[in-house]
Amino acid sequence: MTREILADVLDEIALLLELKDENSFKVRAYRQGADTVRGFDGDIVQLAADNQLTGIKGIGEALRDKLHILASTGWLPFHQHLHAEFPPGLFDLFDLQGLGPKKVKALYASLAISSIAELKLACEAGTVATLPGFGAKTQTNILEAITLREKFADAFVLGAISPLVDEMLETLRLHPEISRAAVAGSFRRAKETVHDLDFLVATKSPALVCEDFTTLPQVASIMVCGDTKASVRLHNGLQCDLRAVSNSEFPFALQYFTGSKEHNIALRSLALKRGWSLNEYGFTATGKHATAVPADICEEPDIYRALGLDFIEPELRENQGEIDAAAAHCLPKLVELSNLRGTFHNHTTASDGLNSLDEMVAEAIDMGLQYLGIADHSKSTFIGNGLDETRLLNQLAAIAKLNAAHPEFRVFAGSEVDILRDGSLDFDDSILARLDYCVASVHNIFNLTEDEMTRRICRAMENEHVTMLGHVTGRLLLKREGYPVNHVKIIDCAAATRTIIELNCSPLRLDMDWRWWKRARDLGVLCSINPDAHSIARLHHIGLGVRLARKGWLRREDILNTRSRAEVEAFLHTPKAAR
Ligand code: DGT
Ligand code: CA
Ligand code: CA
Ligand code: ZN
Repeated sequence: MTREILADVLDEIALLLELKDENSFKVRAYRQGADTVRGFDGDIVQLAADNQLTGIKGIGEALRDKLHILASTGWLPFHQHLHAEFPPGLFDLFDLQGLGPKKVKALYASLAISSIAELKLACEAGTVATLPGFGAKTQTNILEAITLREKFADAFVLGAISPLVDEMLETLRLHPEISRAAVAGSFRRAKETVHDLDFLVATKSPALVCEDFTTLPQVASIMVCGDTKASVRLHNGLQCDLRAVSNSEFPFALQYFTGSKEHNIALRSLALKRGWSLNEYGFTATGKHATAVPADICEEPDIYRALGLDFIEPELRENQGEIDAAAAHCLPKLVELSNLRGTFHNHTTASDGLNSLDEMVAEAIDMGLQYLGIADHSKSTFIGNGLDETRLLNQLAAIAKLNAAHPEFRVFAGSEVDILRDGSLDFDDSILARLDYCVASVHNIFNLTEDEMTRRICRAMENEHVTMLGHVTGRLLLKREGYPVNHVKIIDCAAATRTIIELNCSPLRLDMDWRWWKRARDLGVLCSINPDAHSIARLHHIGLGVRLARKGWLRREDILNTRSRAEVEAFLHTPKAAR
């Protein structure tokens, strides 16, 4: 049982009640309960299991009892019964971007639509557009969302499956017959989305281990269970392959199944030049120029060394120049999580965050950070409860007070200021000048051309007070394509105006995309690894951000928030042009 599961169940109950037309007060109570659980400062799972959730704002008696049942037994009959009242396919509709409970309910009640397939047919027939509150535009949007979902039907976002992978690896490592366990494939390379997981174990009893793998609690169904490999599908739909190899094969299998395929092909041709063939089991002498194969390969780096290469970190293995760099001994020393000293772009309850300023700061201190940048929404983002000038200045005062009381930690006062349609900003320069820093982001009017959008963003970066650019494309992985932008021009403009580009490490964003960072770095553009955290739990996404920064070839010196508090203070005091 985890905090996320508790919160998700409450959110789902709210949805179900909404579908049933229950009164909105009740619906809101569950939704607020979910937020409270997510933002709670303490071990909410344990407290719920012990039935100790009394006197917590946002959790009334009814919710308290339900959370207790859920946390102590692992399931909640009330929720199960509600769920059983609707066809299961109906819940898939909520995955479509732009479809909320009201629309789903209308589709179900008026057109008896209870699956994505039925919805698609109805859209194609034009009936959805005729429903009150829908129209042709909504119908087109729904069809687009369905197409996107079909395209990504078997993909998962990296950040969402990481906890699951850790759990499974931990269990495998406890197995008495397993000496080494790892996860390879796109997950190990930190691809932003993955199709399946590739587990690898070293063992003397492969058949037994394969069988035990299929009985892990996360497994929903078994696809293959052989003597050396198994494939299963997990409850969340993710496919997992397991390969069981001997201890001496392990480094070769790990290298091979980490990929990428393109990286492996390039590596194999390097081996062939030396007269060796390389596959998932080892080196073998081959061809008429065959020479003795390298002995004593115990770990993955030994394979690279045998080929005259420095070790290539998994994140770099995309055949994007890493092999040449390894041969020339000029691979970058990649940033590590322990290098981070603080982090920017975080929200509080002042806008749409779930935790107060004090709670966010306490968590950052707990994480061992030296500073935290707050950047709540500005007034134009009204759905995000954006701050107007007065509320922003009040927050500024609160932060100043906090800083005075805690000299050992520094809160940087900022704003995530909206970039308006024409590239001007949601606050006047006179207001922005009073902040420590400012993140400028696009949050609306996505339907501009690439040229217009690029000019809009570049104009914002030209502002002296814009410290960094937020989520460059606004994409939501597997849900929404980003708005069109010209990355080359934006990176050039960032370099010219000394504007930082953020690596937004919210799991659905990971924006700017890793494919652009090396270019930005080479032009001297600084990166800031920003969690865009809307709760204390989400501050921890900086770990995910570091993995994507590594994938983009970034080093410690390329990232603002690896700098000490004093260095950052000096940096922010320096006029932008001189940074
Ligand atoms: P995905 O699609 O997210 O699962 O991506 P990967 O990279 O995990 O791909 P997957 O699971 O099909 O295969 C895992 C690795 O195995 C892949 O990265 C490289 C290696 N591999 C698979 N097929 C081939 C192949 O035909 N040739 C070579 N050289 N390597 C392969
Ligand atoms: Ca895979
Ligand atoms: Ca696979
Ligand atoms: Zn934003």
